[in-house]
Amino acid sequence: MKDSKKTFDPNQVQEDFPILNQSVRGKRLVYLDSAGSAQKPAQVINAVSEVYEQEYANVHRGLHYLSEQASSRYENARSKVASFINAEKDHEVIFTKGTTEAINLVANSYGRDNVKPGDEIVITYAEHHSNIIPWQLLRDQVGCELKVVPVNDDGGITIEDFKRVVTDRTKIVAFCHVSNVLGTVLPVKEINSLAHAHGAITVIDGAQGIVHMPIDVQDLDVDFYAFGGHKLYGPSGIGVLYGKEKILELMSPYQGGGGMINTVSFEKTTWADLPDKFEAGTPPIAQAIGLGEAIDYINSYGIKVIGDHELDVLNYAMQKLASIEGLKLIGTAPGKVSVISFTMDCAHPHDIATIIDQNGVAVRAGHHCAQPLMERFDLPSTARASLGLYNTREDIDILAESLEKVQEIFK
Ligand code: C6P
Repeated sequence: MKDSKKTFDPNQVQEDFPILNQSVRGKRLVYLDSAGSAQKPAQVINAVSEVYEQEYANVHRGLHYLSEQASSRYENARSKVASFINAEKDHEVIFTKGTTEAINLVANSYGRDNVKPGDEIVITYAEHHSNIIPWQLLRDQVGCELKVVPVNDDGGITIEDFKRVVTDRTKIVAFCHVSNVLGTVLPVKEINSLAHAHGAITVIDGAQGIVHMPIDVQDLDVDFYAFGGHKLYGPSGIGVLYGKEKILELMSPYQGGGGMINTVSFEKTTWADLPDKFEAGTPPIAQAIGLGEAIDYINSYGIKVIGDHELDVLNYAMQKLASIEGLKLIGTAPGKVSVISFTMDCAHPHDIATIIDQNGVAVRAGHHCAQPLMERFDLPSTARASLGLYNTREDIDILAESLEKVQEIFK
């Protein structure tokens, strides 16, 4: 069969992203904050503006031409997402406004219906606040216990660590696929089997996982997988909750409003079928269509090809940064991907980020919405360089040169 994929050339790829073709502070922009939010290819930007210019109306509500067009493109985007993650059915894809809302949906709907006093919810030390706080809120509402799987010194979390914490009282095991601070990849399939063996369901925070590797929710057999559009080269304001049909069917709605009902009377309301039951109100229409376009863009190269390229740049970066005097890498577990957190003896992470910004290099500094993890490593914050498909070894050379300058300044 003829391979219809485009050849992946990272230098060429940069041309696809209009924002990267500019100077910042007189220097070539080196964008190393894709874990915060990725940049958008022209294909996505054009698709979104085309929606507003030619095909915009509310979805599923009007019988007129524009509403039909918008509805069909919105549902087409759902199909693209479903096939990207190999969901069995399109209606197992619920559009949300981001990863955060997707996790809150599960905690509020599945959690309130199924978790009782004395039950346990298991998370890990490596979670983003989005995968901590919804479970804390649930714990405080229902009176269950929140248990935390520890992180090893290299940032790794193994199945053995989960085995020590998950019990027959565990109802939900919620964990990140990839840590946004450490880059650690968690063994999703094994954790999922363990959870199921104990009668628990799994909620995977895939915000940082979906971006770097192929996801097959049927093969992984996960119950829920959450991610957002904006780290996946799509718009912000759109996210996805994948859920197994048989679980979603039994869940109560998360929010009430237009679009999620079958019939309404003051005495009793009945719910619409999936996915509408979980999409109350006017959804993020152009954003969903933009996400579909971002998936087309990724598919044009192939997520595996993109992931392999990022891994090459990551390994180069880990070596290069490790050789800088006084620089400490946080998160060195085997098999990690795409996120490089570090500290330097000579400077605070905020100073590092501010100084290298003068060289056109954009990194994030702070606690990365993972305060318990920072505490685990006894750090107030780190600097973090994170990779996207457009980053090259040359970007890493510029990062390293800029960090050497930080040293010179503070020495
Ligand atoms: N992390 C970062 O710089 P939202 O904000 O809903 O799109 O995504 C939240 C979220 C959830 N889980 C993980 C693992 C994440 O990394 C994020 C977002 C960004 O690391 C912004 S704080």
